[in-house]
Amino acid sequence: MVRINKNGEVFVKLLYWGPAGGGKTTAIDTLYRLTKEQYSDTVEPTGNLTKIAMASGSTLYFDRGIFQSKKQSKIFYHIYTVAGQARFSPLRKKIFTGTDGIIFVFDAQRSRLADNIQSLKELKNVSNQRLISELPLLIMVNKQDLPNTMKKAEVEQILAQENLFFAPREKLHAWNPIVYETIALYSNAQNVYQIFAELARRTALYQALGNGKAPDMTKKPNLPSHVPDL
Ligand SMILES: Nc1nc2c(ncn2[C@@H]2O[C@H](COP(=O)(O)OP(=O)(O)O)[C@@H](O)[C@H]2O)c(=O)[nH]1
Ligand SMILES: [Mg+2]
Repeated sequence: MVRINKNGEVFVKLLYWGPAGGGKTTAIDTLYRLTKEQYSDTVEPTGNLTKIAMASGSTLYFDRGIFQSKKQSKIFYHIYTVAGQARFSPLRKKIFTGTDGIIFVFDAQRSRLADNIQSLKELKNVSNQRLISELPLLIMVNKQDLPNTMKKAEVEQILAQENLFFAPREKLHAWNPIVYETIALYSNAQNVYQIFAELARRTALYQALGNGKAPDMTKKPNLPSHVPDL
């Protein structure tokens, strides 16, 4: 849940989740570099990225970066990734605690389909079925620079099978996960910043309009005088 300290500083926790090797660490690395070098009017990183890695370079424990809003200097985003290997499941559960919004990093290589689905099922389980209804969810279908990758429409079908994609008549339809085809590598990054910005926006709306839940968009929302912005 969003935390506010006695100085009025707001802390939002966002989590990158997905199977090992899908590109979570790469995505926050790229986000860090993009916000430092290019998107200077929205958020900027404070301090360095904390990366705790094995000798192989894959994540041991987690990575964490802290980003501060430039328009509202009291808003901080704590961004975490998890270690994707199956054996780290208890650790992922711990890191998940207190999360306000999730980016699921789907590895678009077809050989990784079963791992993606297993990781998505674990996330549903860890979140106690609160995805979308209480925790905004967005999807990266990553590694689009490689040949013959999975695309948005196929991933939307998988989400529908997992009850994470709603038909127009359903209440949560407005909060369906946006599925982004992405490249996390800095050299030809695609959608990495946009997806973070959209998750920050949705998280703010869940807080400001929905009191921590998905706002009901079938009713005219009662707009508060002040909606937090990036
Ligand atoms: N071709 C390609 N490789 C990527 C992309 N994103 C990440 N990788 C590579 O995939 C491997 C695993 O990435 P990493 O970020 O460590 O995955 P994590 O386990 O999800 O944190 C690394 O070798 C990355 O360079 C991408 O968009 N395209
Ligand atoms: Mg990693």
